[in-house]
Amino acid sequence: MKIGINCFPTVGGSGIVATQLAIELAKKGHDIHLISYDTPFLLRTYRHPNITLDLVDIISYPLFKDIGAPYTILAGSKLARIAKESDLDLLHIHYAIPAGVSAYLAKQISGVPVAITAHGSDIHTLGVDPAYNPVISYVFDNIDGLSTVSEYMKREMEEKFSHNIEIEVLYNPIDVEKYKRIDTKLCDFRIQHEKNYVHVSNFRPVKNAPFIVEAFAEVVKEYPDTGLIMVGEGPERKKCEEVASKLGIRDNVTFQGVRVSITPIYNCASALLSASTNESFGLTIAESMSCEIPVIAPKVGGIPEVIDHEVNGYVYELGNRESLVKYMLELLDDPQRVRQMGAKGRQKVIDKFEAGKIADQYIKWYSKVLENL
Ligand code: GMT
Repeated sequence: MKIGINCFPTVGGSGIVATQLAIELAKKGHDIHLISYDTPFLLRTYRHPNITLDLVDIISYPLFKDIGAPYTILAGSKLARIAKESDLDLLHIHYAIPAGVSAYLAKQISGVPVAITAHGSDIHTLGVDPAYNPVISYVFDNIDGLSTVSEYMKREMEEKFSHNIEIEVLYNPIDVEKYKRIDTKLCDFRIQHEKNYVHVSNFRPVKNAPFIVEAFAEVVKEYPDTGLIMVGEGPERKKCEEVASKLGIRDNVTFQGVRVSITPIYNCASALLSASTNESFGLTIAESMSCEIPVIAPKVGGIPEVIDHEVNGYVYELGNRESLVKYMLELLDDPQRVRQMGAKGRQKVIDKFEAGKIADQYIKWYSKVLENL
């Protein structure tokens, strides 16, 4: 097939999912046009002959200084042009806003069928907002395929959006060769503590990262030589530093910024910690499990579809710091339990989220969309 995949070029989230899918489809011999406004993060260190990268032309004008270049129009033109010039079978949009609208316009111009995968805040945060909902609902009613990344998201979409097509649930693809257990001697030289926890995110408020620092401070009272490794960058990273200093644990917390390879860092940890107030799937959760590191995360969104409580990790009531601390201590005190849960977590990822299997599911979905035109 010849598929146009549009995505954000971001270091995490839907951009990673779209690019990982593009790589898997390319490996299976499909012809992929990856369309974005910058080189997607994974393609900065990997290329495949079956993947063509097309960048949206950002043409601005002084009149737009307060609203920015109208990306929806610019992306719509690019998608329509590529659809025609490359004779695409399908346009597949990741994250419904704003490119879902661009793809709808491209479909009117070029006739190319359009499928959208909704990822998270495009639905549960932005899409439900009356400022976005009327247009996004209309787009969902007038395209050819609609999918999302968890049963939780499907329920949200069915409750809050009108749509006249079946919503497919396709979990996110995880590269189990990239995310696996390695000898922790290859771990990052800056990690000084014997035992560590890790948190990986974009530090947006939805990740609730300062809450993790507060819980970690409780653990340090009992185990002073424990580390918390925080990976990523974003609006609340500085607040995490401030909370760590205020609680007297700044020396126990290292901030690694954005990292290309986080497998060595996952492997240094006794657990990955999440405190998200919402999470449609949680890529770092599945990546950590693939590295045989258990995860402690809140029982929100799609997380209970990824973590099986007390089997390959723990889910706790959102905001319950005592419960988070209890599970953190359990894993710190019991390396055997870490290994047992870790092994079960990797098996779950191999069974349910392995990238090649997920790509095959997407190919079946594309075929179904094209058959039902
Ligand atoms: O970062 C993105 O591209 C989207 C971001 C978001 O805020 O919606 O992440 C979402 O998509 C990821 C890939 O499907 C999921 O793993 C994340 O759980 C989801 N984030 C949220 O729902 C908050």
